[in-house]
Amino acid sequence: MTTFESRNPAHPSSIVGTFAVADAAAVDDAVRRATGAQRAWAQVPVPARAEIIGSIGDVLASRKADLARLVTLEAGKILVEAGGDVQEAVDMAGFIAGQGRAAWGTTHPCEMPNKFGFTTRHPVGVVGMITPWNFPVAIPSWKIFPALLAGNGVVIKPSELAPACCDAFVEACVAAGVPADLVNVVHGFGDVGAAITTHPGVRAISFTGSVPTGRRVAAAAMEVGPKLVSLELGGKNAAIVMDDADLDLVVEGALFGAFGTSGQRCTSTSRLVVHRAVADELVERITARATALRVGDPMDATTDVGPVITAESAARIHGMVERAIDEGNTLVMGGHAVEPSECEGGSFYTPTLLRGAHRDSYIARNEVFGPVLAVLEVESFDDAIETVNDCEYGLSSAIYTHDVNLAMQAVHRLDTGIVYVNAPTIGAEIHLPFGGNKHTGNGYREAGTRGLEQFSETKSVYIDYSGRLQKAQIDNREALS
Ligand code: UN1
Repeated sequence: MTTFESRNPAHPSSIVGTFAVADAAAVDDAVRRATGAQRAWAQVPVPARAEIIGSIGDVLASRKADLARLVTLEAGKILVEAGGDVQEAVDMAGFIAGQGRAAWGTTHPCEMPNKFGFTTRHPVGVVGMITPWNFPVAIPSWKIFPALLAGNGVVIKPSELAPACCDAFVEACVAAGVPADLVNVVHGFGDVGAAITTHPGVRAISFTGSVPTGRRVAAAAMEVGPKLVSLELGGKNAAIVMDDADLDLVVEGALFGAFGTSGQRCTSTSRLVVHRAVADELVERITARATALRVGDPMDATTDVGPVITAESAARIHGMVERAIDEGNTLVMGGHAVEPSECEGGSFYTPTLLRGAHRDSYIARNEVFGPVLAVLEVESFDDAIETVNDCEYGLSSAIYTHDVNLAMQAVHRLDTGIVYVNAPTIGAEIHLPFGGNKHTGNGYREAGTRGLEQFSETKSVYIDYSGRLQKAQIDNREALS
């Protein structure tokens, strides 16, 4: 049996857990168990499924401190943000539990007399899920809870960088009453994801990760499908700062948006699109505050910025910063890896501010997934909107202004799935749809009421109680001669 270890990114010599790599037989077995359990689960009334999901929320809440510690240990998030990760799953459980007693479709009058139409949801069967390490509790909850509410079975492969978090999450589901075999975790690397994606018993794939992997997942699923495929991919999120913005608020938002979670959220702010009139002052103020951020052990309550996930990640981030400098950006602060004394061998990157990026430079167009913020200066509101939209991603954006007209125009014109006004690009709440435009996704949204769409088939039902054959589009029209 092949195994792999998950390690603490702040202390890489410390092993969080050892996991068996699932081979083809193990994936097969997981799909078979999910298929069997799903048949019975689909017979459970939706409100009863919802009650179990509500109980998962209670179990997660009661274990919040321990789960948050595990998130910190395995994913390197500072403790307070790890708590947020778990809380997001608790919130999701409450929301989805409520959905179990909400409308399950729509009703429609029909064009013929004594006939009525409605829609209802039907489970898709077994859903395959591939999830990232950066929200190792929240993201499985966004996928698993709606999938279960809709009556499905699940096979999930979490990132090999945060397997213990997923195991702990699924353990909480089982402790709350989710039937054994309904949710199956398989561990491993890309080939395990591929085995799930191409398995004939898996009808839908829900993937969160990078654009290149997402493309491969979708292509493989279609090759053996068609299957339902929902993709949540990268972001290159920008916050616009107009010349009337409250700069105190911008500084707070930029620090949290860009350097929170060490910049490793798909919603992290990585471009600050600033009106030229306030650029000097803003850069100075962000630098003053960011220099004071404490980079260190995420378990320590005084730490602001924890590690990045791996040494490879730190090297990749550094490569992007070097390239940005080569392309004419000014390095205002940071720009190097650090190793805090208490975290031997850990991979940390200092909060980094670059200035002078032009729209075509690599740093302005590509996701960093690290604590790096590029400042782009603009002359006007139109210039700002065009700059933000001139990018292949479309997840999250923000505008800081007091001008309500500009704020609303930005809401309409920014080509992203999420827009914030006077708030950073991170921090979405689970009862609103989450997802993005352009290469960020393929049209689905997670969370909110739309979160159920990727996990259910819509069934349109017509009831004819006239007792005779009625021909729509024909009987109620004049005969053609
Ligand atoms: C992610 O980074 O993949 O909006 C999810 C946010 C969080 C979710 C981020 N609620 O920042």
